[in-house]
Amino acid sequence: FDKQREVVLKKSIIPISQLESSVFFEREIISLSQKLRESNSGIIAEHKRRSPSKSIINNNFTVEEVVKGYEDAGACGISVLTDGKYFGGSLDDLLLARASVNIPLLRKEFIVDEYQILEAKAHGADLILLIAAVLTREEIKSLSEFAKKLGLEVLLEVHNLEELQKSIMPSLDMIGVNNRNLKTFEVSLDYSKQLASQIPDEFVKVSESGISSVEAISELKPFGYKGFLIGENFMKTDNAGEAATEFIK
Ligand code: IGP
Repeated sequence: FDKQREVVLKKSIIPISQLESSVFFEREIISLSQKLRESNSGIIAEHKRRSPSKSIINNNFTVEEVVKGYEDAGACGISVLTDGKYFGGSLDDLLLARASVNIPLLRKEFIVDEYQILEAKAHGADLILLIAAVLTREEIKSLSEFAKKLGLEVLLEVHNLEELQKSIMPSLDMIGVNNRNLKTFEVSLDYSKQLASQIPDEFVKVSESGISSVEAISELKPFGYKGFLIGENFMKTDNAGEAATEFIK
């Protein structure tokens, strides 16, 4: 964690004052949690060029094409990977996405420092991801409270009961269960099914990763899931937006 933070701070070349003067600091955020509560489909579609488990997924499209396609398909929100090392993303991707669509944008990143949350806001994000596997309860608390102060929403990601129990606090909006084990890359929807009843009702429940069919969503809905985060299944096709449409009609 400390090492990760060092890397972040080394890369933090834009002064904080400059981040805070971004036009996006005045923009009113669009609430993903509200959209998910009101939606029947609940799709959060992800822009993802590559991943550690699959290497290249898709490099043939511009960010604009992909995110516009998702918006036209009726996605509730879009997740934009900004991690460069493992996922081939960047903050520029987030900025381009913000310039292209009017639905909630998640900055998908391994967040370990407040600086990254300022970056998220300055590049047009509406919400951030916090990953319980790499943060202590105190870190989750201070980072989520910082995000809320900036008006951003918070999606907290867990993979097991221990991570969930240590993380529950009022400064979170949505709790996502990652169906993929980040160490082994093994995927199973059972993680979402098993943890659902332990997530308190005030948080919007999101199921993340490895969702590749409409049937999978029908299976998850009875467990109370309102959001479904899908990347690879859309990005691996030759038209991500069209692939998303199949999940939304
Ligand atoms: C999307 P998939 O299997 O549909 O491409 O998964 C998303 O859940 C996944 O990219 C993800 C992720 C993360 C990536 C979930 N949690 C944390 C990076 C970091």
